[in-house]
Amino acid sequence: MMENDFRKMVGYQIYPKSFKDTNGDGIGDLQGIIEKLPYIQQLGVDFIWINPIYKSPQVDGGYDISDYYAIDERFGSLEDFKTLLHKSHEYGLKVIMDLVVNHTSDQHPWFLESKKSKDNPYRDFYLWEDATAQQLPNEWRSFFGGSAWTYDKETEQAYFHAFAKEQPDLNWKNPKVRQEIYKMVRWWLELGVDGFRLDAISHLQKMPWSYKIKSWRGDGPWVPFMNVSGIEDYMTELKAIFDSYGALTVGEASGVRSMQAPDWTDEKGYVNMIFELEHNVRKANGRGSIYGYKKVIMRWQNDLLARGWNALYLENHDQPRSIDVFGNGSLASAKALAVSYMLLRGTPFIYQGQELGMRNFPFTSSDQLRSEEVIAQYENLLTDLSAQEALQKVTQDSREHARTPMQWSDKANAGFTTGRPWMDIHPNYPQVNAEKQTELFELYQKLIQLRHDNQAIASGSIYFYFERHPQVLVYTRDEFLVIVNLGTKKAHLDFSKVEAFTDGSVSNYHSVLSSQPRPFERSMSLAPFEYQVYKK
Ligand code: TEU
Ligand code: CA
Repeated sequence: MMENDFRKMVGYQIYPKSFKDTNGDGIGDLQGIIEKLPYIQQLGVDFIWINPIYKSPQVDGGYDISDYYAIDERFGSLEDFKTLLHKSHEYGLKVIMDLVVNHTSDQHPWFLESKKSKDNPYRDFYLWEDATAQQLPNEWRSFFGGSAWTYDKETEQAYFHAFAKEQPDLNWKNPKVRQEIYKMVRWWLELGVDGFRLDAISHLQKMPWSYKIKSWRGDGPWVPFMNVSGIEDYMTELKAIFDSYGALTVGEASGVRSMQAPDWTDEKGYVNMIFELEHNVRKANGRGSIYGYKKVIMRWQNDLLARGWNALYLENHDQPRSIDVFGNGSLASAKALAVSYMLLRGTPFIYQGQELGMRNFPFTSSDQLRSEEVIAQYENLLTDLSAQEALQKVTQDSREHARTPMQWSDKANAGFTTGRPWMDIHPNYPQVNAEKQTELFELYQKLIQLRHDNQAIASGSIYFYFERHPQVLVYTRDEFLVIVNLGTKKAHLDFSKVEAFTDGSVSNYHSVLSSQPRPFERSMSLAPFEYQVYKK
């Protein structure tokens, strides 16, 4: 295994279903990732994170695993995976897998056994409680809507699921479950995998079923299964395994607050870094707030400055495209966003297509929807709304936007497949594709290079200025100064009153990256989406 210098690295996230299809079935596959390794290497990243590729009924994009030791046939075979691992390492790229251990598929043999009877040896692998069809164990809700319980009339009990009913939660209190999971984790690490992205990891522990939900707003409904005390023991056991292999680990840890994040991610912490989910808060129309984004980022950066480490990202497979959420759809806005987060303190992740400025998909028909929970939501809305209104409502702020196929070229099907793509391709692919859209790609290359070449950017200190400015993000990374106007309007900054900028050393600032290079001035007017990176 290669050395785990996670503080210097940049990651690239691959949603395999939509990356590259090589056998014409319209579904991206492992051979497709292998084919595109040179592209990924050209970007300059250090590792790839691949969304789940395990055997799965694919009710939730592979986050419903029915065999932890097998690759889903849609993606290829274990041999293909070994080749991918080997070739990636030859390209100097580490590979981290998604580790989904909060739940399994309802088709996993453990659950099929568990369901058989109350005294089945696997019954306690999951969370079963006495219930009737009318009276479920409590009022808790699932993330995907509806009760977190599904009643089983055969055994007159209900099982708990934080996500879809096809994703029963494992009972982490059961040491046998933990041993099975740890065995599997070791198996993949032995195979040569470099680490994991830990899915929904903050949900492992649940409060007593008698807990009454205090608020149905915000994160209120998830309080009884988000970072609940007792989780420390499971995480400590997992950490021991990760450490013994020097694994690269990033936790998806919703509900872990920025003040708690240092304990999760410092030297004694469970994982190298965690994804915060707070900056994603959006209005119902899918728009994010620039100032909201800025405030969340500044808080996480400050709270993890002394101890701990951030995972930085704008997009992933669960979020709409950042160019439409925080930007105005323009390339200029995508570039400003790239600069705003790639030079922060932490390990940046780039989500496939983000480097091309891929946009949200203009849905016109419900036939274009693929996620089961989105389709269910749509069907529910049809009782009150017209088809068009319901479609508009479910797609205006949906993770579906992130999942359309990669746009490789202006050829048929954007060069993604020779068959019929499993999900429609964005109609803008003749303009927005890897062959034509090189400007943003090249900016990402430069930003990655800056991190690799400068310790100050990789792991130096960070200090924010103009904290209350509604649209301009300003920070120093030791000898670097980063200024980004994320707004559609001009902005003015007056550094002359800021103490750190009053001495003569500012005259040493020279431009290292810019949308329109010019010398640093204490009084600066910024064009919309202008960015300036200076170095002393
Ligand atoms: O997402 C989990 C996830 O986003 C929740 O843990 C989060 O706490 C909640 O939505 C916050 O409001 C992961 C995967 O990224 C997603 O694709 C899967 O559907 C999900 O887990 C289930 O495995
Ligand atoms: Ca395929």
